[in-house]
Amino acid sequence: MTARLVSLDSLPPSVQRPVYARDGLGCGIVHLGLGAFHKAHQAVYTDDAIAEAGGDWMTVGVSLRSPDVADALNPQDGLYTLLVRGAGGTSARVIGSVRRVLVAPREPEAVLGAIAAPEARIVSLTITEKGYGLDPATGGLDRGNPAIAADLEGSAPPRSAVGLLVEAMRRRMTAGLAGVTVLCCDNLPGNGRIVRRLVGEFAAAKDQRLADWIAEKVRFPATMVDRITPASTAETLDEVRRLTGHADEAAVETESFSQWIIEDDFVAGRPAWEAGGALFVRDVAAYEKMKLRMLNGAHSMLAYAGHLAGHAFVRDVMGDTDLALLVERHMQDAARTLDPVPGIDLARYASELRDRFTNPAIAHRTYQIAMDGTQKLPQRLLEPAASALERGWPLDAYAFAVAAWMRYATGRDERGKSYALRDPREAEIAAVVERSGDEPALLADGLLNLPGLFPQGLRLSQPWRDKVSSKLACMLEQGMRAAIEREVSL
Ligand code: CS2
Repeated sequence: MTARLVSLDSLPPSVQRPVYARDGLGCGIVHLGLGAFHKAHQAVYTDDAIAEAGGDWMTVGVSLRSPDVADALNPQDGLYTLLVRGAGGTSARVIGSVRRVLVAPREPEAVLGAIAAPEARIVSLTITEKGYGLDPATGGLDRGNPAIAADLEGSAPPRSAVGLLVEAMRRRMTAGLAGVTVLCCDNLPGNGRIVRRLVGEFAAAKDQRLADWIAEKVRFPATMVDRITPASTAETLDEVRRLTGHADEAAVETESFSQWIIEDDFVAGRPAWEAGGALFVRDVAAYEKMKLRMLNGAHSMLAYAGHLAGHAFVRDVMGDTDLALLVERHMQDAARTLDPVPGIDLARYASELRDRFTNPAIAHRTYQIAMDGTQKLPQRLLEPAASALERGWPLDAYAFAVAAWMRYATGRDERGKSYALRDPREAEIAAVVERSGDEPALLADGLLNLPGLFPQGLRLSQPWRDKVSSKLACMLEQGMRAAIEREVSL
């Protein structure tokens, strides 16, 4: 039997590993949502930062739901292997910046204690778009969100991320401790501003003095994060075993590209993340918009259209000449809606994205990207569509992507096989699908009218509605392949 990864001893020399003594270092970071993306991204920058500049910047991770990550990582002393799959082959690296992982539902007091500990200086988050309790219609707190509603009620320990943060801040205030920096690393536009508002509204609903304390002592810099990280599979674990000689239940795989752009606004210091290549800027908005509209927008489009056209992986979509053309069109149209991005040539950015999507070593599932559509569409597709509409620019790329989402939302593929939508609004969507009885215009109307999802400009535009509904009709009546061909011939 292969021995489990429990220490850095006996790793083959080809495996890069932490070059610093982990034991004495304090935990300056608490990370909420310690999943594959954090392990392939921020944790690597922190590993580089500690290696280069030292500091008490180890991370205590928190899982907000499942114990799986904790149960895999804690017996390994927080160590895990990162497989980096680049053009030149695959390499393995052991990351040492995670100290341990707590499971919020199992040990909420330990989580609150970690955030309220004097040594905590940064609380970072990757909890996915739906984890915040954001009401897209107002940009504020969704008080109807079950976890938020329960936490505002306040009878038990908080279970939402925002509830945990606010309660931990209350404890810091009461103990006379300093504030922290809250660092949102999710794909939301103006992510720092969003979290500041949600935390502020939640705190004000509890105690205005606490809200004032947070406003004064806590910072919320925005960030743009980027690294394509497919879910780990049995194949990931097998390859790790081959390359390191160890069994590692916590291993993750990723591409070689990595980008992190951060507003340099930290209240109590930060790791030297530039050691790993992070870029510190005054304003990340332009970078964020570029990434959300070009990378993530194209991703969502190709996930819905690709899944229905029978492509399980992004790389297969890129091997489909027609779909690859639509990816190209999407990126070009999205680029047109952007202001200049400092230091970036958008045509070159698009061509790098194509290479990354095509990477044959990365098995990124279209089904993985397709989840949580209602949480992703606004910033990826609907905002650029609304801005194209205002300027009189072509709408086809967005209308096609949105129609593909609607087709996907029916929950069954072209062979009649059903799949789970995996969207927090799936009950509402299912009701619309049911009512529409497969009538494309009814389905399009029902989904366009979902409360708070589509911006008003789009909802009120007849040309937009007509385009979406005719593309959807083609997908439903003639199939995704015919719809793709029709689109390419436009
Ligand atoms: C993807 C992203 O799953 C998705 O929705 O579009 O996770 C994407 O892979 C990352 O943002 C890349 O940085």
